[in-house]
Amino acid sequence: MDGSRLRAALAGIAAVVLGAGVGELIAAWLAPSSSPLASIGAALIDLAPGWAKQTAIGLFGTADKVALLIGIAIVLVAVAAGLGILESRVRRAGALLCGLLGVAGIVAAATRTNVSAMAWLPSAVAGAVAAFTIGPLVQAADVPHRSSTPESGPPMDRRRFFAVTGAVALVGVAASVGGALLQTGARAAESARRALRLPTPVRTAAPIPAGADLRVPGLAPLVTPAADFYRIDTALLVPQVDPAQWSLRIHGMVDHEVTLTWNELLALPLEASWTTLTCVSNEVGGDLIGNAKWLGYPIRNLLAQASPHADADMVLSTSIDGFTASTPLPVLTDDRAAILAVGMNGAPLPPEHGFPVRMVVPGLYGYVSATKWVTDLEVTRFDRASAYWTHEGWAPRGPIKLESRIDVPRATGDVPAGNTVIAGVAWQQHTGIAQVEVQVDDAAWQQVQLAPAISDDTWVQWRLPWHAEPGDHTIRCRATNRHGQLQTSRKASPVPDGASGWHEISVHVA
Ligand SMILES: Nc1nc2c(c(=O)[nH]1)N[C@H]1C(S)=C(S)[C@@H](COP(=O)(O)O)O[C@H]1N2
Ligand SMILES: [Mo]
Repeated sequence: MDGSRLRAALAGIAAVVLGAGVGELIAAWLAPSSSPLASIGAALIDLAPGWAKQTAIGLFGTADKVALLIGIAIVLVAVAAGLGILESRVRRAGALLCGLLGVAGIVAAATRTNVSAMAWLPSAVAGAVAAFTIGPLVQAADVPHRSSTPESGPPMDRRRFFAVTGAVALVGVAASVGGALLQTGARAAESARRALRLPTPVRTAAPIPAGADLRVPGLAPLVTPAADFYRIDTALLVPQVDPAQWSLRIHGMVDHEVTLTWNELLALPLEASWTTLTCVSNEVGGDLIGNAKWLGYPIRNLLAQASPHADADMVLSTSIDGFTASTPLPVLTDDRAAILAVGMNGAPLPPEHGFPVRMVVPGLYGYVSATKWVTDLEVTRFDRASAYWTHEGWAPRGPIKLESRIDVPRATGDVPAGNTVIAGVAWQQHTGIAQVEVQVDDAAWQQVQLAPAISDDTWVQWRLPWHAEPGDHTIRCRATNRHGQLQTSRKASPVPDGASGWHEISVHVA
């Protein structure tokens, strides 16, 4: 690239970085969900075909959102460079396209769920700032315009050009950073969360039986700390919900509509319970599973107040960001601990796990039950309504499949020969695990030592002493549930209703 084109590209980048930065700063102050970058990203997530979302979850796991934001930023910088070059050839063309980028941001922000009335503003300002900056900067880039006239003045010298362009870009970056700082700072949701003291439960969770946590190094701990708990959702920015503004509406096929405020919820007799959550996207051997102690109020009691019609069979729960889940009505009215949760492992829900209120339902995959930032329960029918992932080809109902996983030894790295241990977890929430067996190479299946479970709603740990002989070995495991059913060996991928098959690892014993 020759020098003048490079400078024009840099001028374009600086103008767009300035515009985007100012837009992010205004959004942070106004409403984080109106961020131009995040709204475009969120629109892309919703527009993306199901397989693309699935690949993103598979590739990046919980980091898929960061990857998307970085991707958008990279594309934006490339586009901005192009706009600079364009502006240097056809005056005002780059500026015009900067304006169009702003319009794209406005459309993306305005089509989000729960948009604030001013959601258009950050993108509008971002587009305008970039549009008005790109012309003068490109001109200063010492690039002769086709339409340049003697009146446009002497070109700046190069050192000054680089200084001015660098300063403009720096202001843009500073504005973005300022916006990010503003967002994590003193915001209503965060300060409310920090000040929150959860009520003590009227019913405590089942005690953890002695020996339930085998404490084998490398084995997933029985209770997953919130910081290590897997996170799956479609929210690019974690919704910031001020509990004072939160309310839940129960409506649809009911005799009485019920609304519940935050203070009303906290005043109810809350119960603690252990439930292991699992994602339907979890591959055999995967780690999209975690176990926590939840504090909340049984949804069954609220539904009893609303009095569902006899022909209703589903509750469509909706999150503040528009995500929906379809849960069979009977699952929410039987005696299991299906709750509106406010606490996780003794603390308020972390923002990314649904603060202030989420659903937790033992026995169902998260996509049909575990709605975070929940604000609405509509009693309806499976033949009248369908939920977010059902539109993408996933099953409308999602009971958790019987599965088991080997955590130790790790499939990577060598295992020292001699006496060691094979250990893992097994789960089928709300059914429970009766036995786990392990097979090494072609030897007979052996019963493991099964640790006592906290309850049928949680996973259970297991271990098996193993005398590791040098060489290559294949280790596989399979569970039997408390109904006497053996885990199927049939391999299925997560779509449409969860993976199945035996977990198998290859290890090298040195
Ligand atoms: N609002 C909202 N809630 C949601 C989702 C979502 O995308 N948005 N994803 C669901 C899915 S697919 C799963 S597996 C669980 C994961 O809960 P966690 O992130 O707290 O582990 O949340 C569920 N609740
Ligand atoms: Mo999930």
